[in-house]
Amino acid sequence: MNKFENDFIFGGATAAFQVEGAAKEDGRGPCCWDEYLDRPESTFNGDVASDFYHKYKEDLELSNKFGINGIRISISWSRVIPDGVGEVNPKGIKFYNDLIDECLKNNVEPFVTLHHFDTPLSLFKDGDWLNRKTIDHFINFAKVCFENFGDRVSKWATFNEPWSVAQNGYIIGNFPPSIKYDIPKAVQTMHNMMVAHAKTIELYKSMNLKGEIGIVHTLEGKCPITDLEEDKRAAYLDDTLANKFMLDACFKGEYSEETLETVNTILSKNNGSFTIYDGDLDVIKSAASKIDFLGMNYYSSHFLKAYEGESKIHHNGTGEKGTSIFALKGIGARVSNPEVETTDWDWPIYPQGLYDMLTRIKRDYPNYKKIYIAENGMGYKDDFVDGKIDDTPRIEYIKKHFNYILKAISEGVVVKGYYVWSLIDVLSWSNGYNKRYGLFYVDFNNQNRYAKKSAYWMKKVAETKQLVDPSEIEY
Ligand code: BGP
Repeated sequence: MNKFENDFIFGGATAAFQVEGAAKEDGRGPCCWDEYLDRPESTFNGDVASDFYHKYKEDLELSNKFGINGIRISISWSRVIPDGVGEVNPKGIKFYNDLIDECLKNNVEPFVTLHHFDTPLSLFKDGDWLNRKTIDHFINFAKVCFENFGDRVSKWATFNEPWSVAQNGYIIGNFPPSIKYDIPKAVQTMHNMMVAHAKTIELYKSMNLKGEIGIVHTLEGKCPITDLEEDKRAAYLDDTLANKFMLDACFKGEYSEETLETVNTILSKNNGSFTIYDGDLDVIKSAASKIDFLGMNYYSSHFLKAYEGESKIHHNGTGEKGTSIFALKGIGARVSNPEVETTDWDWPIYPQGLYDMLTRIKRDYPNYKKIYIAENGMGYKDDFVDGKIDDTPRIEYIKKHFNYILKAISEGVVVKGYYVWSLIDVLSWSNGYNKRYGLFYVDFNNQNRYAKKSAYWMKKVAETKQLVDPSEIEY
């Protein structure tokens, strides 16, 4: 198959904190990221970001003009409920009502995520997802959103990437609360988020709204660097923790015996454990039969080698190629594969990993109903030359991934849409503003937007439903 179906969504993705700005406007309360980026060593913050709060009409018009018919947005919890638990902010509700209406007016269907990393600050300080009360507060927030926007939004995601919340916050330490190597806390966070996810699915289904609801997971391929048994084991361990644990919860409605045993082995090597509370597994089981879709974020795969030492990580947040280090006690080390190129931020470019993941979902989780590629894209230091941005490497990246999506579709995997990360250039959580992903360039000095070559390419793909050659694009 070399063509997309007519109903395939060609979308662009954003997230509230990364694009909105207006951090202190119209009653928005602080979230954990405001405080985190306010610390002295941080060189950037999200106060203005891409100014989407004021410029969303322009961005949606651009989307429409370039054939983009879907947008991922997320709702800032602290804009809607400023302290996370109390009064609803009418100006927050109005903003999202206006934004959703504007999406529909431009034929850009909104795909709305309830939590994209930005827990309200007061709840974050109380322990974030390690505090079980956060689950109840989140359900309350979800209810407010479903009641106010559920008549027009037909695609909801409970969470964006619980794995990133857990891994980056408690293992890498480049997300708040900036803790390193605490795998037990990471696992407890994931489990508690799985309970919150399941309860939100139950709530949504009980409200008889017309849309669909799912979750967005980042799924990273884990490949052994050699055929040695110990390297295969390292890949298996990393995969179980990062991918299988939560896929099992969302689509099997349980942690399989094997998954649990593996996670517990990793935890015991890290002197810890995690707790499953009464009733958790019942709600997880029940929600797994109701989930409507899997949102899959795929950027990269990792190559694993056995490793027996202490945990050791260096995050490359500057784009200085070759500076990453990643080795975890009880799991393995991520190493570079000389045959696979990487981005400047050391992310291996491995499109086949996307195909492998798609076919795995069909094989291992046959009750999945459909998949949206909810994020895929390439961080790149775009050159802005006379108002033009030739980002051919990004187009090549996207095209290769599209090819593998088409291959998976031809083999029966149900993929209904693709949201490029990102629609416009945005703040990158732990890298700042020079790691660009957008189809539309944002000049952060004046907030002007410019269509990159990739936007023109995407337009052609959306029109023809075919993967045109970038050299055919007049730019
Ligand atoms: C995903 C997040 C996005 C986005 C993207 C790119 O994990 O869901 O919000 O930021 O990754 O990552 P980064 O900005 O770190 O390069």
